[in-house]
Amino acid sequence: MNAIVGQEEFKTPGAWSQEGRSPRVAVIGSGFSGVAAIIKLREAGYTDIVCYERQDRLGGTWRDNRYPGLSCDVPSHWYSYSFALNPDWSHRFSYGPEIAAYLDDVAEKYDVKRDIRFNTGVSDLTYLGPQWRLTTDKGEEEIFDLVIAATGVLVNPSTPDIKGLDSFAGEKWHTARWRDDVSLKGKRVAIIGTGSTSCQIVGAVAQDVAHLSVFQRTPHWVLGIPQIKYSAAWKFLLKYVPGLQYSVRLSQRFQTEQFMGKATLGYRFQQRLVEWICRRQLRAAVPDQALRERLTPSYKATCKRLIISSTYYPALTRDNVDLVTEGIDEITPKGVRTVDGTLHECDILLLATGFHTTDFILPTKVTGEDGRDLGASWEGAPRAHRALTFPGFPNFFMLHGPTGVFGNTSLIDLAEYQIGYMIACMDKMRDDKIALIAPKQEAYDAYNAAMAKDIGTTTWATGGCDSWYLDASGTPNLYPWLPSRYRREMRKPEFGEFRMEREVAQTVAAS
Ligand code: N01
Repeated sequence: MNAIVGQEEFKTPGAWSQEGRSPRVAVIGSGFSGVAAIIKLREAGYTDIVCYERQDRLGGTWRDNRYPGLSCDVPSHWYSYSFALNPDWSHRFSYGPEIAAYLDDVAEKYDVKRDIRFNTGVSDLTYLGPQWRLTTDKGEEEIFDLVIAATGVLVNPSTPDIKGLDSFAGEKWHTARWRDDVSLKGKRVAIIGTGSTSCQIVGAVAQDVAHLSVFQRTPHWVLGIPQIKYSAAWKFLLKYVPGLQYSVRLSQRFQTEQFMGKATLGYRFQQRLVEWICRRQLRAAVPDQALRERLTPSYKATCKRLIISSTYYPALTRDNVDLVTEGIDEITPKGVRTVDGTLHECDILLLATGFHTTDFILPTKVTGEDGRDLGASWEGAPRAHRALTFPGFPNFFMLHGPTGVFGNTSLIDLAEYQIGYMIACMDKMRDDKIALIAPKQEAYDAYNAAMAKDIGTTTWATGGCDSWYLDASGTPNLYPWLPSRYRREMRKPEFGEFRMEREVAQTVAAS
């Protein structure tokens, strides 16, 4: 079959489901979601897979983030694969290197790397009908029957637009691009931002640096759930008592969702309880009333993502640590000048300023039916059907796509549900000889209208804060209902919501 894109002509095969062959599947990204997709696709019999990874190693978030104190604020037994439970987690909240090593071990066990092309990014995806043409950043082109974007959520670091940033004479870097070659020991360090990343770094480095200036634009609510080191006896029990690991996983999920999950969703009791605990912990940890006032948010707890840290407040009470709440005026070669004219001199400047949060697969250009451009159609406010598919973009799935279940939750757990849903769609294609599957525009519209109505009742929308959850439309880009509902949605696709066609036009208009 021939497909014409612009002036070029490509030979594309027919629909895999009709030719009785295995589909060629492109997986983009080899973080937790991408690795799980490879494993589960193979298990389901779909073995013709190429995974594109722009870096030289797998690992996603846990490869890119290597800052001191890095840990996961979702409990370990839940923040892992259900098919690779790990009795040996050393702590309740795993540290970054242990999570990265776990992912490497799983990838090794399942021989995942044989399907990964490292150092190969994807710059362009164009739907030819019923296949996709994938173009790598090296200019190579390949045809795939299905594309799975496992490109992550918080990937592209956001550098603040602060006057004079480039004039700084010392070393500076974004926390997601940690410099292992520069030690903070004995240095005067400044860190801009007080989100989850900054709080972990501050708690970890305060005792090693000569001085630490923490630049806070807005105070965040911080919940101090203590770290626990698991004993050898506990690990032994987990290993040998049948069902215990899975029960612990489910109980961690249940507790988190009933408490922090519901607190974000308009459940007043949980929201107030979280806020009350945060206030009490702040009072106990920070005796200085003036400092405490500067750390107390004026918006509701869980409006921004709740920070889980038991080391941040204690670090701020140290003599060598200053919380700076004056606004930043400019960066000079010597340090950070605040609007009151004070120059906060430093040797190292850390940017803990978050990520471009609505990029998802961007900057990869994705062109669907009739030349539709996925990124352009979003206009900074991306939407999807059930956080996974898009009308006009057939045979394309995005794990943890727009309006997904984010926040204090296990994205690994949820990715497994999404992969199950996606494989059910592929099975349907195979069994019914379907060439094209994409959500119907009306199903997508109805789903997003229901979301838009209910998102307004969540604390993300009503809590009185600005946060990275809000997209360009000012709406929280999140799933407004309980995660248990999302898991139910993912158990079995409602095929009535999909356009499923056996005959597909192969010619795509040039965009
Ligand atoms: O980024 P953030 P993060 N001038 O966007 C400030 C996940 N995560 O990397 O609050 C001055 O939360 C900004 O100020 P404000 C987790 O989902 C998970 O910390 O907007 N300040 C804020 O304080 C988390 O939510 C773990 O007023 C500026 C900070 O920078 C997400 O990643 C660990 C500024 C950015 O905070 C992102 O967290 C770490 C400017 N121009 C992260 N621009 C786990 O444990 C921005 N800021 C799993």
